[in-house]
Amino acid sequence: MKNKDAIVKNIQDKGYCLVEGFLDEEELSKVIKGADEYFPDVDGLNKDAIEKLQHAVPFPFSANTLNQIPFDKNILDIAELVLNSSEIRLTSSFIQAKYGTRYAKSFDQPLHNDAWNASSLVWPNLAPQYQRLYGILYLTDVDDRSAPTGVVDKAQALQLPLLSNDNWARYLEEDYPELYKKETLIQAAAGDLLLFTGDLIHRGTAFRKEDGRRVAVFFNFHTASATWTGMHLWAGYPGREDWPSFAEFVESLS
Ligand SMILES: O=C(O)CCC(=O)C(=O)O
Repeated sequence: MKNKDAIVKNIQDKGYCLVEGFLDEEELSKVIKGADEYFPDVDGLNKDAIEKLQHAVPFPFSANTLNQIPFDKNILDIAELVLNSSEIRLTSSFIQAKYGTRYAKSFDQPLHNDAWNASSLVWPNLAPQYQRLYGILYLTDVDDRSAPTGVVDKAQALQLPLLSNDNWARYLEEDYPELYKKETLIQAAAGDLLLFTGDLIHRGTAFRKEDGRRVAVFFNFHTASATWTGMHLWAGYPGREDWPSFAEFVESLS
């Protein structure tokens, strides 16, 4: 594994780092065997069977090779350094798959940050101990047509507000065309690990090939001092249509 200090520096400078070869071939084959139980390869599956597999499966998993991933010593060391705390908590972890267009639809997300979306219902504090560290461990090869994660830079470096004018933490292509030109699609080999903080502008993209799948293990950490954020991924932004007066509610609290 690449030098941990270099990984931490990349995350601090750019908001993310791709750790190549995080799992070696032997580890990868054990982990993928565990993930296959939830998201099997397309061979022998029909469209209906794959449609039923669209939902993410939350931690804990049946195979301990999978459960072990977020507790990897190297990952925890990096989390301690990035979040500047030795009191690291696993917020959540899940496995998710995207399948070929022959079987299922997948979508391009808009570029967004997770400092709001997943991490906080109130204005996110970007001090290291209140950030979250996110990980996506790819278990299958990812090229530019098999749902690469798109990344740009930290919101501050791009001088972007964490909350856009319409109360969302997303940046639509029609409003921010230049941002999309700066996007890098992360092409990764099975076993590579993407680490990033909540202030990274990024997105999931669609699986554009007819066949195949992208399987990945997701996890994220917060610190014990971020008591309000524990054990939950918020499923939305202040601007969500079905939370019409939520922003007013938060503003009314002391
Ligand atoms: O699936 C990915 O590559 C990234 C997903 C993502 O950004 C999200 O769900 O917020």
